[in-house]
Amino acid sequence: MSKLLAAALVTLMPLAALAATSRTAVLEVQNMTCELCSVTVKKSLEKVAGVSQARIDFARKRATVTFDADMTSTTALVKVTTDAGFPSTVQK
Ligand SMILES: [Cu+2]
Repeated sequence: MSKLLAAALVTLMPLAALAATSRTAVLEVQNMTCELCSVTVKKSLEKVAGVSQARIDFARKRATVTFDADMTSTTALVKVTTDAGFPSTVQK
């Protein structure tokens, strides 16, 4: 590999990292009746590989999830909360 090519790769690497399909989805979560439920939902979401952050709005019954779309999907997020006892749907 030429030095020039190597230098170009090193330069482009951070751009590739930025382009890593970070997405945010909002889930409407059912069955959250107390603060402990929201902790359960948060933990179940954060266990999913590719999820970097899950924020729960207990009052609005919503979960805002930041994830890498190359590693997981909204379908997987919905499944994991549903499996934990809190069926959810993706808010459009
Ligand atoms: Cu609860």
